Amino acid sequence: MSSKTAILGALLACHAAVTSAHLMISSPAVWGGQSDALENPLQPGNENWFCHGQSRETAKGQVEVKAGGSVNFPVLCGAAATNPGDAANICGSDPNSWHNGGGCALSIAYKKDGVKPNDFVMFSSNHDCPTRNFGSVDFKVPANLPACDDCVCSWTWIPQTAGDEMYMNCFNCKVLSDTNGTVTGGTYLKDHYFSVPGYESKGGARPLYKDVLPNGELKIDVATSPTSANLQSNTTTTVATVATSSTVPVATAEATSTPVPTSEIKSAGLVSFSPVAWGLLPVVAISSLLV
Ligand SMILES: *[C@@H]1O[C@H](CO)[C@@H](O)[C@H](O)[C@H]1NC(C)=O
Ligand SMILES: *[C@@H]1O[C@H](CO)[C@@H](O)[C@H](O)[C@H]1NC(C)=O
Ligand SMILES: [Cu+2]
Repeated sequence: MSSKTAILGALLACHAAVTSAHLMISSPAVWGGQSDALENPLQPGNENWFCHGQSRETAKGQVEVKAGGSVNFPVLCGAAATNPGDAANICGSDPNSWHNGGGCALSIAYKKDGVKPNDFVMFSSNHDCPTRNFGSVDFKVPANLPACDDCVCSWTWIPQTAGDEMYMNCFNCKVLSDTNGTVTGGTYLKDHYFSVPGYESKGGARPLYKDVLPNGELKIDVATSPTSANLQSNTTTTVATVATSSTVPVATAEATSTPVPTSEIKSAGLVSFSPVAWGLLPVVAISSLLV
């Protein structure tokens, strides 16, 4: 047996014991579109690591995520990528691709561009995902998930039976919510990558979500934006202390003792007035509300 044959044999034996195909989510809003190329597990170091090596430009539209509601995704084999309605038939010929289920999760990064592995906070987990019939899976959404016009979400799956592998597809998402604010805590995806060098997975040798996360919506901590009424009463007193500053961005904080008009407060996002001494110049710190 040549060494090449030996390697091939080992690969086949390993793979045959597991599956001959894998799974993905199907939606035009997924980075990479409805393409069967998205079914492969993450392979750190390869081009498919992180959001499957895809970019937002390859996606069409957005998935609407309703806070307090739920979002559905067909989780199916690559061969059914463009035909999710027929996934039961198409993927049924390859039942091993299901990997005996496992668990899936959805995460969100509150930014549109330059998203990084550490940006994702998990907001929903489903312990019975994928389903045996390769159908749609329901993900519950926390009621306090902050609104976002243009965010990046991801679906991840750690299979019950497989090699050391996990799956990740990213998609464009929009959150419809009564909550405006910033996520300050929760369950971060960076702690739930599996078999990705540089990321320690918590929860044992195969950290299935059912063993480490509740089923359904996940708790997230949110710093809600101050209402304009609060800002108004605060700015009346604090703006006066920076009245002489010349470094203040004029558009967002006029050096004046009158309250900042509500419209300007909104456009400035979360405005915190801190009379920090920097030399003799007081400065106004402005942190942007939503990215
Ligand atoms: C959230 O922000 C949007 C846009 O700035 C605004 O229209 C809406 O009233 C805000 N909602 C709440 C509950 O503050
Ligand atoms: C702003 O006003 C609110 C409500 O009056 C108050 O709770 C809060 O402490 C104030 N913040 C600052 C920085 O003064
Ligand atoms: Cu697989």
